[in-house]
Amino acid sequence: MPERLPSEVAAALDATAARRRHIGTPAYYVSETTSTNDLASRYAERGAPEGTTIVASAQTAGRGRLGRTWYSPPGAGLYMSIVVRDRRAAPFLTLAGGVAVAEGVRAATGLPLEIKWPNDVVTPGTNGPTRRRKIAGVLAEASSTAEGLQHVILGIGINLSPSAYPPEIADRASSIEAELGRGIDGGTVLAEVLAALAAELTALARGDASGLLARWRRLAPSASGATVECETPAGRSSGIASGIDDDGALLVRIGPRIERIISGEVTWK
Ligand code: BT5
Repeated sequence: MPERLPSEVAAALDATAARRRHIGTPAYYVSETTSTNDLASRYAERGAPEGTTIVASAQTAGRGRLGRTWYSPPGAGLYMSIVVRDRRAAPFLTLAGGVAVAEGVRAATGLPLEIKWPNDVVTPGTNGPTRRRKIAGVLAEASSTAEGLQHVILGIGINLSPSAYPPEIADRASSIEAELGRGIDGGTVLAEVLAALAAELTALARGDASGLLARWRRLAPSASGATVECETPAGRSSGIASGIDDDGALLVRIGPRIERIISGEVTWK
């Protein structure tokens, strides 16, 4: 059962109501759930309109892509899922989520972040000793029937405050507060991310992805020039990331060829 929105979250949502349009209206809050994507999907199946947003303070079964776990300890992060129904926006939701997180976090806190294809939001930096650390992740899950796409649940997890991460991610994860060295208001982060997402969805609903692609490219310098390893029809190969095409696929130069990577595993060197 949804609970009352914490008052600072309600205030931040009110303050951004005009910019958010229908995104985050209604917003439901639960202190703990298995996965906000599951909860949002249940709401969507019962007819919840586009923009319906579920926010939790903790998840007991938060997930990433390919069956991976999203570590979601209580009170240390924002775990949210948004119902999207627009079919034109659907193919671009992972990119739109990444841009909305990077821009919303910057607007709310001043922290600059970068995007790592396809769905990681990370601290800026180079590899090696100042390796990029993951602050947020985006998971878009589509539901279709014989009549076509019904809805997409756009799940976003953002680390707000430091936490004892499991050893396998301890040196690869960070939080907004750890990077800034001060406290921040999670309600403002939520509201600004939703406002940035609303702007992207409005343009996508008009069939215009050009602004989103330009913003994504500017926020993802590693997508052009970094050495990567990826799965190709000929097996696993090493190449040079050469940007994304207008459908959001990663282009990788492997010797004389350009491979188009749509999904799957890319290892950044
Ligand atoms: C993602 O997957 O990055 C998408 C994460 C989406 C989480 C949100 S929270 C709200 C909604 N409800 C859900 O159940 N999910 C969404 P992927 O690219 O597969 O990355 C997963 C990997 O990130 C893991 O295997 C770890 O290596 C790392 N990881 C896990 N938890 C992390 C955390 N809290 N911070 C940084 N890295 C983490």
